[in-house]
Amino acid sequence: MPSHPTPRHSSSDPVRVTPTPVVLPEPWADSRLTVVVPTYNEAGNLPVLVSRLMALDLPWLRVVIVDDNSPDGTGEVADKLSVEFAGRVGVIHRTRKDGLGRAYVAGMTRALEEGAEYVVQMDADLSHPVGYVPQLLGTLHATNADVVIGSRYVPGGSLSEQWGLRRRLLSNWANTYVKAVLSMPVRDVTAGFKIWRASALRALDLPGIESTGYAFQVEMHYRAYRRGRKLVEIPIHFEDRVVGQSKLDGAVALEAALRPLRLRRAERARRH
Ligand SMILES: Nc1nc2c(ncn2[C@@H]2O[C@H](COP(=O)(O)OP(=O)(O)O)[C@@H](O)[C@H]2O)c(=O)[nH]1
Ligand SMILES: [Mg+2]
Repeated sequence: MPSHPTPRHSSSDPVRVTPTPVVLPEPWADSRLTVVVPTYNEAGNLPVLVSRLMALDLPWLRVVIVDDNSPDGTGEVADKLSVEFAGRVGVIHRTRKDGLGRAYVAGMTRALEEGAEYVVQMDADLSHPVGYVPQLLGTLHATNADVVIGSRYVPGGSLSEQWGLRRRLLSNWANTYVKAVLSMPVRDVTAGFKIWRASALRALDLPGIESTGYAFQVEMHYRAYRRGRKLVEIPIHFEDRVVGQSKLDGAVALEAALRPLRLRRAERARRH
């Protein structure tokens, strides 16, 4: 009788696909890479994320955490991590919740000031599997892209089974809507897991970014595309967040709905 492997998950467990990190050839593995992580109430997730990042075979990888005075104490957790991984983990403390977009602008600006050649954006909630980071970096080098996007909507990409119908429809609708308004050749326009070449980030004029919330992701893709930058997508499996709640609220959704129209208008005005 052939023996059957024991299933690793019971049907009630969420299936987690954490890819084994690819091993990069040496000059690529030695890239000066900074991962920027915005946090608001992520105390349960942040230590797991940071220790997984530190375990990657990327000796120059640094982390910049941008915390908005989270009531659950994420800021103190971040400070402890910056002591534990001294020289590799830095923290920016902001006084109040001021949106994902502004947090990223602050973190990316710090990363560039500190000499990063490549900047990764990712959520703290473990929805973006750390195992893809070397693959994003390798793809950037191999394709000479300016930004490589971890995409849920290219062949091979997928979404956590845990995502309910409402979130799937919202994400799908947002993607279709943004693409209709801005006609960008990007499949996952709202993606938040990606790597940028520092020179491309500098050329995007970070202080001029207008989006405060999630529309930030769309604005960044659009700016890169309009400036003739090379965007590449690779498939990822997107996990559901492990602990805590999503910060997607009505105000953020409204900005995400209106911002593409404003971006299009501004771009047309720039051209005339
Ligand atoms: N610093 C900061 N981080 C934020 C803010 N809003 C969301 N985040 C973080 O941005 C990431 C994405 O937010 P999340 O709630 O996971 O969004 P979702 O993945 O769309 O549900 C997470 O790491 C959040 O903690 C904010 O206003 N300030
Ligand atoms: Mg998330």
